[in-house]
Amino acid sequence: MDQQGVLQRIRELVGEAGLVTDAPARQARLVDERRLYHGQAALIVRPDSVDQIASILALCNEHHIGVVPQGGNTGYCGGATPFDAERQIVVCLDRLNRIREIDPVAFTMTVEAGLVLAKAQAAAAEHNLLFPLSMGSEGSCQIGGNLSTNAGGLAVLRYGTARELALGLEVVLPDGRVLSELKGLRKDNTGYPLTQLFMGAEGTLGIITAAVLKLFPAAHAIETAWLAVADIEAACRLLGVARQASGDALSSFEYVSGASAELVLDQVADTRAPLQETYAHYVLVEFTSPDSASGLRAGMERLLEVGMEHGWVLDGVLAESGPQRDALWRLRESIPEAEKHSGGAIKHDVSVAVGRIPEFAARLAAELKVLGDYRPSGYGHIGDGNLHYNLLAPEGTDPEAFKQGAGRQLSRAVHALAVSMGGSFSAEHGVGILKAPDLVAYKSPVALEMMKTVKRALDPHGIMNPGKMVPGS
Ligand code: FAD
Ligand code: 2HG
Ligand code: ZN
Repeated sequence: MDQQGVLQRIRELVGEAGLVTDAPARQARLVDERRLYHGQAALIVRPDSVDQIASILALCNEHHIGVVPQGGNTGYCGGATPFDAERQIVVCLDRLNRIREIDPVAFTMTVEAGLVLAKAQAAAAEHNLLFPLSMGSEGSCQIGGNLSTNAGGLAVLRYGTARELALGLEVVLPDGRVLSELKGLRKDNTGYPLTQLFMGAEGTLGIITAAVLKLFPAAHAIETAWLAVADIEAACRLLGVARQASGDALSSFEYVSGASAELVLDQVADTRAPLQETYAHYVLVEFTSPDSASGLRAGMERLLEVGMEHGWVLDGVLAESGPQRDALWRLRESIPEAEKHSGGAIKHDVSVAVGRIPEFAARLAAELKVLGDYRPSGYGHIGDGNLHYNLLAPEGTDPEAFKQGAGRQLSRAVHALAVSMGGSFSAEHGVGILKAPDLVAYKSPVALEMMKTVKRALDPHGIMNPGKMVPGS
């Protein structure tokens, strides 16, 4: 069969309903969320069963056609964008979106990879259960994309990253075989933890089609505070106190710089400052518990008291209702949108040990000042040691020119400093195509060689997401 024959065979497999042909729909899938990449593909398909995906991969493997898996296309590193109009196809997962089972005894749910994250959360909530993965893109991103990027988000501190929330996977391998590990066992020591390989693999080893996810009791007590803190050091000191004062019920501890808060208030409708004064540093703290009489309010008040005594907390407000809580979260979650409205940013998702965050922030500001001009938007999951120190074009300058030019040098310095301090150049958003050069620069030769060995073993023809993450793929 020639290449046109293979493509025709794939069209027949998925049928009319499984083809994306109209120009706007194709465009939406060929351009990434940040509009950094404008891709091309021979075909974009939306299969609706594991069997269809298995047949597509078997055909592509035999005829060496590249396959780019795509979930909600909200990824930040161009991982879901195809780059070959003749030899790559996009496989969208959105039609594999069923909830196969919710087991309230085992506290698990088995879902297909194309299920949108917010729908997974809502389905759990209907059973008085919680699926705790949460992030600003939850209305669009999919479980398969979350697992493939090992997404983090707003409650990692308490519940871990996506990988820690999966008990099993179903994966179509590049040759079309299906690895089915959906028993949902919490204990199973029978050999290599194979499914772990696919979480964080960004579609380079196979297509995740389903997962067993961990659930938790739904939260019936929630205390949320927006606190102005003296500096980043004060924020870090407060973190330890928050964990103790909450009785280890701390689920989020997010840092927001004054600059990022201002950007949201300027750029995003229906947002307002929670405090009368403006400050240079804030934290959003949340305690949650399934027990409505768990005394979280007293814990939050203790946190404030201790924080104020030490001069770490300068001011603050506690949410008194659901809408007030939502308004505080909106300030934090709208920062990416505000950056977008301001022309976009050079984004970073670096991590260092939590205790070294103040040193990292101070050294970074000093280094970047010498290298060039920019507007900072610093925020992030400080409780996980993960900062988004994003850089916007200086006021009155062209954002595109900044992102293509001067900003890049600054970005290299951000990654280099994080790595030199024992941290990571990518704690959350992954590698994709954007950070593939960083992987080569910073991963040890042994780790790189092992990655290539795994890739060769599972995907000898290199059909899965070519050019992404793994060097030389
Ligand atoms: P896509 O973008 O479609 O794909 C991402 C990668 O996974 C690609 O390499 C793709 O090939 C691969 N892939 C997708 N589905 C599959 C599958 N079924 N099998 C195999 N490979 C697959 N990320 C965070 O970690 N934390 C955050 O807090 C966060 N907040 C965000 C807020 C906003 C406003 C936005 C726009 C993005 C945010 N992100 C965040 C980034 C992004 O939403 C996550 O990386 C998310 O997990 C991507 O899911 P997706 O379904 O959109 O995947
Ligand atoms: C967040 O924490 C996301 O809000 C997005 O990871 C970060 O847009 C960003 O830089
Ligand atoms: Zn983040």
